Amino acid sequence: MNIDHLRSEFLEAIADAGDLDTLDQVRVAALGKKGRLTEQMRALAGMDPEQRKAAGQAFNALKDELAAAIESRKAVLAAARLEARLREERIDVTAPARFEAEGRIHPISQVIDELTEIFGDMGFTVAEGPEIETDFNNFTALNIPEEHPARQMHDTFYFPEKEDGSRLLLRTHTSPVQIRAMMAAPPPYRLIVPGRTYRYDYDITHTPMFHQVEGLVIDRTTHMGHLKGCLIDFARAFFEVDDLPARFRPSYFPFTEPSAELDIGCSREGGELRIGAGSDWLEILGCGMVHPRVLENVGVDPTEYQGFAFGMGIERIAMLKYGIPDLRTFFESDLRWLRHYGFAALDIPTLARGMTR
Ligand code: 2NM
Repeated sequence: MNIDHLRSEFLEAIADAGDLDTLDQVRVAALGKKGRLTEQMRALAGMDPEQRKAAGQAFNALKDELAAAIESRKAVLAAARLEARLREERIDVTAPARFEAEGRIHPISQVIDELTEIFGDMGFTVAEGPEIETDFNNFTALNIPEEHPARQMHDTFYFPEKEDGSRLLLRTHTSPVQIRAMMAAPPPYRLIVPGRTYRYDYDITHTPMFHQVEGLVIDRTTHMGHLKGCLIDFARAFFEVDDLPARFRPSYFPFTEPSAELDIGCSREGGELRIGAGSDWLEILGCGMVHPRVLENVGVDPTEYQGFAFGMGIERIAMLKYGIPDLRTFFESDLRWLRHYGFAALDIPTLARGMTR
């Protein structure tokens, strides 16, 4: 094998290698364990000493030359590869920001967050519970008698009867969560329960699934004054009107005594509802002092503990606060509606936000 021939063949292959992988293949073919040059050098073993010395020097020189040629070609190819990458991945920092599709917070979620914050500031925690409930938790414990209309088929979604004659149901209010909370731990309690509730009802002001938030405060000396102060403060914080007029009207619930409804001041001039002004009243929630029989039913001694509870419809107060006219639209999942009535996910002013909207 002619050494000059080997030399020109490999120098050419090195110069021709267009990328680092090809170059490495050339290196292996020449200088690798089974490379051509390595093979030739191994063949020196069979030569006589004089010849071997001269040929050995020549092969060693060629080996060094090829290694050096590979190294310098490698540097060129690596630099070219870096150049290409920099060109390809260049970022034009002066380009305008791209519009990113952004999700919206549904008004129901927004209002639950607002309620959580307002009551959270007053020391309430949030409790949750199952939507499928027992008759005891949903009705019996709450002092709702067997013949009460709310128990009848047309108001409640029941599951098929079990073998023992009992039947589960979809909770008709979130009160069973308060019942669970009271049975799970001793007083005091100060909690709110937002969540889904179900009633067999469908017209312009009712959907079979809707949301409620209920609250419960039980301690040794909690009284009607606390109920009034707490709920008036809530209404003023929620509707963002500091001097919002409020009145309590007597009412009836089986689970509270006395019971009341809270009205807030409003005007309805020209068919437009304005909260906080005018001479009209608008009902926003029901409330009362928890009935001693309810406390007894959950094992809380009503001679030691007392307190209040309240409940309201989340869709209703969301409609009032945000001027949403039609209840059914809440659950139609119409993206145009959500873009209009929904809320920004991150209410943080940023430079990018200022530039993109
Ligand atoms: C309301 C009105 C008044 C209420 C009572 C209870 C419980 F479990 F403590 F007895 N939870 N929620 C209650 C009281 C709910 O909704 C209009």
